[in-house]
Amino acid sequence: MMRTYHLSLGSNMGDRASILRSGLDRLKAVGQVRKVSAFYETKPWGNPDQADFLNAAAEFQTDLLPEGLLDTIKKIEMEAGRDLTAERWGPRPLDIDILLQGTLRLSTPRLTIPHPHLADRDFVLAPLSEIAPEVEVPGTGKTAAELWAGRQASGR
Ligand code: PH2
Ligand code: MG
Ligand code: MG
Repeated sequence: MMRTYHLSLGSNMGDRASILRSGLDRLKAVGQVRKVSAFYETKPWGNPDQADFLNAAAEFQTDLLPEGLLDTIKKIEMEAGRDLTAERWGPRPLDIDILLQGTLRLSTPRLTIPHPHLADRDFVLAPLSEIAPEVEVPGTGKTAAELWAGRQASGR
């Protein structure tokens, strides 16, 4: 069964745009990349003492279940040179996060969908609402565009 996922991609090491593009290319081996947002230059969130990020969002269709897609993503991140022992929220050549899978709500030790921090991160909401303004974020009763508009209005 085809599933539609919304993904967040980020990079703040090396040739960030090339790394994001090759990550998207590698995903094509296991499904179809339907939409890709612009690449957004963003200030680091969480740990401010690191380089700016390039962030994007993508719509991706695949037969893979969430845990299977996560395994593929971890391999792609490793190929891009990701050091999995590195500090949380620290610099990374490639991070791909699963944001949404339709109306699915999932919580396992490895994976939480929707992504738990989706609604409070501008670097996720701006690209997501560009490619999928009408997508509803399960548990919020709001669309991506509504969440993004709400954050801009609140001045965060
Ligand atoms: N990812 C993080 C931590 N901080 N900041 C920005 N701007 N973009 C990111 O992708 C990002 C971050 C952990 O995954
Ligand atoms: Mg991640
Ligand atoms: Mg992340």
